[in-house]
Amino acid sequence: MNQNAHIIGAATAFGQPRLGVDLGPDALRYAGLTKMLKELGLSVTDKGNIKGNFEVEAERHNIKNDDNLLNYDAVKDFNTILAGAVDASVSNGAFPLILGGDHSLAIGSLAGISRHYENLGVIWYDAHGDLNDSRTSPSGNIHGMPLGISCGIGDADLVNLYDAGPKVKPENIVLIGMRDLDEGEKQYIHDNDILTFTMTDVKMMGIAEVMKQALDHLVEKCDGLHLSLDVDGLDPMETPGTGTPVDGGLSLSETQLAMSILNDSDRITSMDLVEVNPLLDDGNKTAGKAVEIAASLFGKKQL
Ligand code: 6HN
Ligand code: MN
Ligand code: MN
Ligand code: MN
Repeated sequence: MNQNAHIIGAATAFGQPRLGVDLGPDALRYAGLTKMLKELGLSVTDKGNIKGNFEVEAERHNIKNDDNLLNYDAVKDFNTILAGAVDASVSNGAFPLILGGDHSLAIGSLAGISRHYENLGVIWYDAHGDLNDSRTSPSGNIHGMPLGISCGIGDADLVNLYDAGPKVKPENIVLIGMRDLDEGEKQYIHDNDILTFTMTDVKMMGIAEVMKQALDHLVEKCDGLHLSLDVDGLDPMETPGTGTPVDGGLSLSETQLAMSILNDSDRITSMDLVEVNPLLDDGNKTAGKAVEIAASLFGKKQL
């Protein structure tokens, strides 16, 4: 894997209603992310945080547009800036490690990354598919929409953010850990034949087999592989500090195994590590687990 990492803090909470997830990037830093990566031998540059001005954020927070989209203008502005930062890191030969922040940041991270690849593969490790649009969304929260937007569904300005058109093809996506899909998302997955591993699949097959099949699906046709890891993919007993927890999730040890299989593949070119909310956490437990997850992805071994 690319040993030159750029940490990009995406300090946004605009994609959902709860404040505190914008503090996720700093919670990950306090949990020792940079030190851990350096101990693994990586060269690490921390590019600091991209953030909405807090005054503006508090004022703009929780306003819906006519399409029922929460904080629409703020999400659009934030992701345009984020896409530029991520694009610059890839252009400079770095591995962008984007710290969230709520998952709406993947609109910008995928926009910045995808211009560098013809067929960007995406592994979406999450309890949720994040494939809604304003019609199928039960909430209007844009953090439930970034993968759909990146595939070209939903609001035109968000779909065309940074570069015109979709950033990802459904056949280049694998969903892992799914257990809370809305009806419209299920329909989209079905219609587009997206390779999906629910929690039931994970428990039936084991996470090692799931990761093997995920990689088999992507490695030959994809020229880059992005991992978007939402900490709510794990069970809330492991990662309680997150805004939309769902019981029955992956354990830390399963996730470490998944990450070490990805490390062995030597194919991952970028990562989002998202939805850490220290204000909902038990101490800084969730950020600590997230740092362990990143450690396994970057090659930390148990022996
Ligand atoms: N996340 N499907 C629900 C919604 O409101 O659209 C939950 C989304 C959770 C978002 O995982 O980043
Ligand atoms: Mn492209
Ligand atoms: Mn989620
Ligand atoms: Mn998510």
